[in-house]
Amino acid sequence: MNSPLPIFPSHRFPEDFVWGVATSAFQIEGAAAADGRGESIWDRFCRQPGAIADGSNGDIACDHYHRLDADLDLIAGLQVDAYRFSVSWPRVQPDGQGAFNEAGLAFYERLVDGLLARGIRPYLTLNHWDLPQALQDQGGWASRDTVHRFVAYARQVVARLGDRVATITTHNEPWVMAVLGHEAGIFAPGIRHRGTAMQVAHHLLLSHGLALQALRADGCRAPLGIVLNLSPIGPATDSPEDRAAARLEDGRSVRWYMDPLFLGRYPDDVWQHLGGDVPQVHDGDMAAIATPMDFLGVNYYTRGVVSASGAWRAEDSGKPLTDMGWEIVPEGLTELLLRLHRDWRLPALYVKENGAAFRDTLEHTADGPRVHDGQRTAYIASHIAAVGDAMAQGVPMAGYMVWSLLDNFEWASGYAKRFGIVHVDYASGTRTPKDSYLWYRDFMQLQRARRTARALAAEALTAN
Ligand code: IFM
Repeated sequence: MNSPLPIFPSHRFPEDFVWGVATSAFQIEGAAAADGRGESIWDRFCRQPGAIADGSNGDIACDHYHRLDADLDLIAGLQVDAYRFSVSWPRVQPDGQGAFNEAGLAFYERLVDGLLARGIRPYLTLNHWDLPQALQDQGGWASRDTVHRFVAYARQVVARLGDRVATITTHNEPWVMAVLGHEAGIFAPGIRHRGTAMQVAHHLLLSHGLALQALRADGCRAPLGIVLNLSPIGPATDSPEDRAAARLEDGRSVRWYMDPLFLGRYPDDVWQHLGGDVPQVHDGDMAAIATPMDFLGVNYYTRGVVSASGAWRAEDSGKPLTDMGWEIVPEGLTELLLRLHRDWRLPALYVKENGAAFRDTLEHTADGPRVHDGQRTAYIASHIAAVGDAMAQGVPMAGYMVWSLLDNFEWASGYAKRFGIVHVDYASGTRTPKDSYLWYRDFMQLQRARRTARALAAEALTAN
C-alpha cells in the first residue's frame, strides 16, 4: 500500500544525540565456512529438524561478509551518526579459546575502518548470541569456565579494535540467551531447564562485569556497557492473581538484570520463587556484576501483558500488531524509559534496537523497485516520538538505533520475518532501500540541518 509517509516527530533532540542503525553478525554475515570461521551454536541449532520455522540457516544470510563495502555505502547513504554491529566470536576465535583467526579479525578491522572512512561511528557488540560450538560442547554459558573464555576473547577483540570504536557492548539481551536458549529451548542451544537458564544468566552478567574490569585494566578508553531487552510489564486485569503474575514477570525479565547491574543484588521475590533453581553465586560475583558502566542500552519492541492463567493473547487486545504478532505500543517505550530513570541510577541511556517486522512487497515501478512500508515507517516515527516524550519528562537520552539495516535471519523465524529498512532479495542478494530507509534518511538530514543551524546561531552569538 502506497500511503503517505508519517511526518517527522517535532521533538528537539540534543546536538550530541546519536542516531543509528543496527545489525548482528549471525543474522547478516553468512560466509559460514569462509576464512577459517568456526561453528557457532546457531549453526548447530539450525540443523535440528523443526528448530527454524522455514528450515533455513545462517550459511549465506545477507552475504554481508562478501558485500561489506556496498553495505557500508548503504549505511553512509542514511547519514546516520552510528552503526551498531556485532563480532562473531567463532569467526575471530573458532574454538572459543586458544588461537585467534587473523582473517576474522581483519574482516572487522575493514568494517570499522570502512565506517570511520565514511564518517560513521562504530558501536561494537561482543556477544550477540553466536557462542562457539566448541565451548557449548564443554557446557557453554552454564559452565563458569565460559565466563573466563569470554573475558579473554573480549580483551583480544578490544586490543585490535578498541581504539577506533565509539562504544563496546559486552552482551546483547542476556534474558534471550538465558531464557529462550536454556529454559524455553526455542533458541540455541535448545536446552529446557530453568535452573540451567538462571545459571546462564548469572554467568552472562558475571562475564560482563569481569570483562569491564579487564578491559579498563588494559587501558581501554571506549565507553563500556550492556544491552538489555526490556518492556513495561503489566497485568491483563486488575485481579490480585494477574497483578502478582505481572510483578513476578517484571522480576524475571527486568529486575533480574537491572538490580544486579545497578544495585549488586538479585531481587528477593524472584530468588524465593525460583527455589532450587537459583544460580550458584561465588563470593565477589555480585560486586563484579555491579562494576560501574558507561552506558545502558535498551532494546524495545512491545509491552508485556501477563495473566495468571496464561490466557492473555495480543490478538485480542485491540492494538495493531506487527508480523511477529507483537502489539504496537509506542507509549510503552516512554513508560519504560521513565521507569528505568526513576528506579535505578543510570549511566548514559540509549535505545539500541527498535523496529518492526511487516509483510513487505517489492514493487517494480517506473522509478525502479520500491517497497512502500508505511507501517514500518509509522512504527519508527512513533517510537522516536516516544523517546522524545520521555526526554520531555526528564529522562536524559544518549541515542536511538533502528533495528535493522537489512532484512535478515530472524532466528527461529528464519527469513520469513523482515525487519529491515533495506529489502534483501535472498536469491540474488539485491538490496532495495524501502520507504522507511528514505524517511529515516530525510529525518537524519533534518537533524543535521538543525545541528548546523544551532552551531551557526551559537557562532553568531559569540561573534557579537
Ligand atoms: O532480531 C532480533 C535481534 O537479534 C535481537 N533483538 C530483537 C530482534 C528482533 O526480534
